[in-house]
Amino acid sequence: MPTPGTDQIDLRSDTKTMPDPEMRRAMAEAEVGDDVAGEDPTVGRLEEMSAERLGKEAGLFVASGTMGNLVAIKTHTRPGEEIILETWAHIYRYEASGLSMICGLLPRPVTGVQGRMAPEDVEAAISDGSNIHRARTGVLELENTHNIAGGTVLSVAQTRELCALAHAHHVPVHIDGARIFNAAVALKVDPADLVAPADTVQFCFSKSLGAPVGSMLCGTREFIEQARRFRKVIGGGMRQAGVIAAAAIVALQKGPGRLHEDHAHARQIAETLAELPGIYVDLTTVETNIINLEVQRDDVDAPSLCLALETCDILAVPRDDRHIRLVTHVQVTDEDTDRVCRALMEILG
Ligand code: TLP
Repeated sequence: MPTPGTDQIDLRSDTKTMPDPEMRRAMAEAEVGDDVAGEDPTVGRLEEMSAERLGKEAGLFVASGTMGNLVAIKTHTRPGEEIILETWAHIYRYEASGLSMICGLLPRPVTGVQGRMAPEDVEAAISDGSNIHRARTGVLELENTHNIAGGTVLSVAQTRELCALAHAHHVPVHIDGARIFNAAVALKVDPADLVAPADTVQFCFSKSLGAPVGSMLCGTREFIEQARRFRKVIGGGMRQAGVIAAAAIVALQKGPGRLHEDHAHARQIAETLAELPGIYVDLTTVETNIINLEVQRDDVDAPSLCLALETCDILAVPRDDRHIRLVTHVQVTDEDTDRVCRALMEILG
């Protein structure tokens, strides 16, 4: 389904999708109540469905991925502790410093390869607080898929290994699984197996699953009850939120089953790009719906390439002068993908 009413193809992000008619209908007909008092049946249903899907005891519906991560990290830690995360983790780079401003944490970044931290580097970063000069590690955060690395996935085995070593040091693990269903589809595994080793996971309805709003935090029942209190503190207690949860239910039911299409589209675009002169794409990172490309030419840079694409009704944003991220999603069809490839060949060939 193209962006309604236009021929525009929006590759800026999978957050740009519009609710489809089924979502809008579900929203209009949703049974609602006051969710702060636990009285919204649609939110309750979404939380139960999500927890079951991810093999966790309970779920907490939150406004955004940022809120899900923040509530999780705040619940896991105490001010003055450290959080171990990958150098390019979304929570570290793009969540407006909530970690420090609100949780009072010291980030301890570990540089990964394609977004994957080596277990020995994570272990070396863990501090039990016995050294008076060092803060104690409060939580280990993993991101799957890793956005900035290009949608790369962390396998079940890699997740298990990192979680096992964190747990051996009594450190809990939170997964920023904004696109966890993409990871599960790419790896052909059950998402529950992918997150089983971790204590908590946050995933987004409003990215590749195609809903307009919302994310879910899943964990033990006890953890979720504590997180619910903190969600209230930061103003995340929503009232008749069933109106948005209804669209998320449709997204959870229909979204995961079609993600392989987005991955195939991303692959097709990446392979086209890789053949073009002066364009670099590391095809080994194109595992899901994100393509990172580097412009290595004198006649064109990333901003001018985005402008040229815009004249073809294709939207993309430069990350800097040389790099562009392209993201495929439910509103990018087979025909759209062909059109993107043809436009790229015309502009750059
Ligand atoms: N990612 C967005 C924004 O950076 C603009 C995008 O377009 O990719 N974790 C990950 C891995 C994310 O990619 C994002 C958003 C978030 C968390 C935050 O989610 P929201 O935007 O719902 O707060």
